[in-house]
Parts: sequence; structure tokens; C-alpha cells
Amino acid sequence: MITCKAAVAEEAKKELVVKEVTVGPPQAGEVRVKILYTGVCHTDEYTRSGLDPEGLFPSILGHEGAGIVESIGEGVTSLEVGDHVVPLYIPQCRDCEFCNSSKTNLCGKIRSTQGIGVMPDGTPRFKDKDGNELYHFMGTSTFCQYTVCPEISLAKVNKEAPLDKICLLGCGITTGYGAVINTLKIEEGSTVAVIGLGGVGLAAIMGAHKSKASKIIAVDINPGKFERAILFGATDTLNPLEQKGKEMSELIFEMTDGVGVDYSIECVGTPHLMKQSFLSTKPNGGASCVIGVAAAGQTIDLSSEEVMGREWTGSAFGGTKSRDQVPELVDDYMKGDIKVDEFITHNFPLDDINDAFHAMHEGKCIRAIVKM
Ligand code: NAD
Ligand code: AHE
Ligand code: ZN
Repeated sequence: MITCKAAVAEEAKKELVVKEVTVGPPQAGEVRVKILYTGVCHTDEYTRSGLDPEGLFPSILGHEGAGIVESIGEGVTSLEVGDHVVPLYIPQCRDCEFCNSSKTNLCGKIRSTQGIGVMPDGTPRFKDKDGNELYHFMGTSTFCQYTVCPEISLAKVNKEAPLDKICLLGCGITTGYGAVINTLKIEEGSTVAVIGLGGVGLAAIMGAHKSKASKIIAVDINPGKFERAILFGATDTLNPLEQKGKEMSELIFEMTDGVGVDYSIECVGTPHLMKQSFLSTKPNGGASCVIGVAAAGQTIDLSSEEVMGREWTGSAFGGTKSRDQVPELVDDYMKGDIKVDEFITHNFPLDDINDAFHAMHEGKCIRAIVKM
């Protein structure tokens, strides 16, 4: 057992409580990791706020971390003590039907136990100081100084890479960038609209710029987000609130000579925007991707006429084959081929982790890094 500090989500809607917890040793096929840094993604807030149908309490949230292997369980072969790793909320077992398909990155091996907050053997490794069990979150629980993950949920990365930066490749950057590169596979010269300019949306812009899109429309209702969007490669900006009475899709049609964009990507998590994003694409051959996660029970309404002629897809973790591709992204960052540092606007110590959530709500934060 290790005793260390964690930010515990005791109840939905409540601030996280930084307290002592114990972390059990890794069992067969598991690895215990000393987490050094973690980012805070909107999905952590989504679950903390009680909107996630899979949200469990008390739990240890966090899924954008990086750390060092502290110990390994029986039968672990791909990792050793001292390896640098990024925990993965989408594992890659390299064995299941889905890992063997080029059409998806959603490994099916441990999804059922991950979704109910326990390790694959059905038990958690976390306890509070009174011995009460705490749930895991997304198979990662990076808001703890030590976490236990299945071996298949860890990407081994270059030891030279700074952990306080590459933790962001555990979710937001990989998701937005990957949705463009892996999921939509946009072509040179395409026109693209990115809705929502948080970490995920900016990463989608980075992907569109890398793919040599000819027009990249960055959409947000917070005009403070536009300067950074332009730094990432946006060619045009749109604040729909400035033109009341018109839907976002109408405005995007106006900005594209009445034809719509080739591709659109929703990075907010609002069904109405997902619909508007879809309707912003060309009725003849446009394609739209949903990244944002909407609250439990919310659905998107579209008529068959609206869907005809367009393609619609969703993307989880940017369609990234996690254990294979996260190390490649780390190397891309080390070579200067992708931006990471430019996403970081705030840094906090673990004791102040709630301030990272406040900064997100204030609209000034892209990504906050929490030092564990
Ligand atoms: P964020 O809070 O940092 O950014 C959201 C952005 O949306 C903000 O800039 C905000 O101003 C903007 N916004 C809010 N309302 C808007 C509106 N009406 N019109 C236009 N813009 C609006 O969030 P994030 O961390 O970048 O995550 C974005 C979404 O993606 C969340 O729903 C998150 O849960 C989801 N997500 C999904 C995946 C996945 O794998 N599918 C991965 C990471 C995050
Ligand atoms: N309960 C879900 C959270 C909601 C969700 O859809 N999560 C996205 C990733 S968001 C990352 O910020 C997802 O793709 N999850 C993978 C899956 O298999 O649902 C959860 O993941 O626990
Ligand atoms: Zn995330």
C-alpha cells in the first residue's frame, strides 16, 4: 500500500477534496504509476458536475496525466519500473475485434469494468483513510499522486519528453488533432469550421492547418479565444452572438459563398450546436464530426432530408490507436511538428486543483497543468 494525496470527488457538484488515500499494489496485468502532472479536461468537469450518466462518487477523476512506472504486477511484459507513461482512457489490447479493425480505436477489452469504476478484476485499488473504497475514473484517475492502470491502458513514451507538457497528449490535444487527421482525414484545400475553441477545438484547428485546409473558421461565443485560434492556424473567426437572429449554420454559409464548409467539428458538447455544426457543411458531400460530450439524456434532432448527402461521424480520443500513436505524438512534439506548450495557460499545485476548474469556468483557461 502507498499512502499519498488525491483530489477526491466525494459528491456530484461539490468541489474536489484533497486528502490522503491509499493505493493498493498492482495486481496481475496492472501497473502502478507515480503521476507527476495532470491536465484538467472539460470531461472531468462534466463528470464532477453530475451530468455524466456513468459518473460515480466518491471517485478520483482525471484522465490527462503523465508519470513514471513505480511497480508492475504479475505478467506485465511491456513496461518496467522507471518507464515514462501516459495513462490512456481508451486502451489498446491489440487483440480484440476492435483493435484488429482499422475502422475504430475503441478497444473493447475492459470497457465494462472501466465504466463502473473498477479494475478489470472488479475491485478498486483506492481507499480513503477510513478504509472506504473509492471508484476509479475512465481507467486513469490521474488526480492522485499514484494510480493503478491496466498494462493495456498505458503508453510508454520517450523519457526525454517533459511530463508537465506531454500529459496533455492524454486527452485534449490528441482528441482534436486526431479527429481531423485520423477520423475526418481532411484533404488539402478543404474548408473547415471548428466550433468551440477550448483545448480540443484548438487542437482540431492545429490538425486542419497541418492538413493545409484553405479556410478554417474558428467559432466561439467568447471572443477572448480568437487570438489563440489564429495562432493555431484559423483563417476566419465567428462569434454567433454578435449576429443575433441568425443560426450559426446560416452565418457559416454566408462566410463560404453560400455553399457551406467541407468539414465541421463540434468541440463544445451541446446538441443544438452539434446540429448547427452538421448543417454548416455542404449539403452535397459535407462531413461533420461530433467530439463534444452532451449531458445524459440529451439527443440531436435532424430530419432525413438534412442528413441526405452529408456524412456524420463521432470521434473519441481522435480515433487514436492509443498505445501505438500516443508515443508517436510525443515524438512529433519533441521534433517540433505539433504544438503542446501553447495550450498551457495556467499551472496549479495539487492543493489548488479546484482553481483549475474555476479558471475553466471563467473562460480564460485553455489547459491548466496541475503539479501532483
Ligand atoms: P473547454 O471548456 O476548454 O472549451 C469549450 C469551448 O466551447 C469554450 O471556449 C467555450 O467558450 C466554447 N463554447 C461554449 N458555448 C459555446 C457556444 N454556444 N458556441 C460556441 N462555442 C461555445 O472544453 P474542452 O476541454 O476543449 O472540451 C470540449 C468538449 O469536448 C467537451 O464537451 C468535452 O467533454 C469533450 N471532449 C471529448 C473528447 C472525446 O474523445 N470525444 C475528448 C476530450 C473532450
Ligand atoms: N462516461 C464516459 C465519459 C463521456 C465520454 O463520452 N467520454 C469520451 C471521452 S471524453 C474525454 O475527455 C469517450 O470517448 N469515452 C470512451 C468510451 O468508451 O466511452 C467515459 O469515458 O467514462
Ligand atoms: Zn478529456
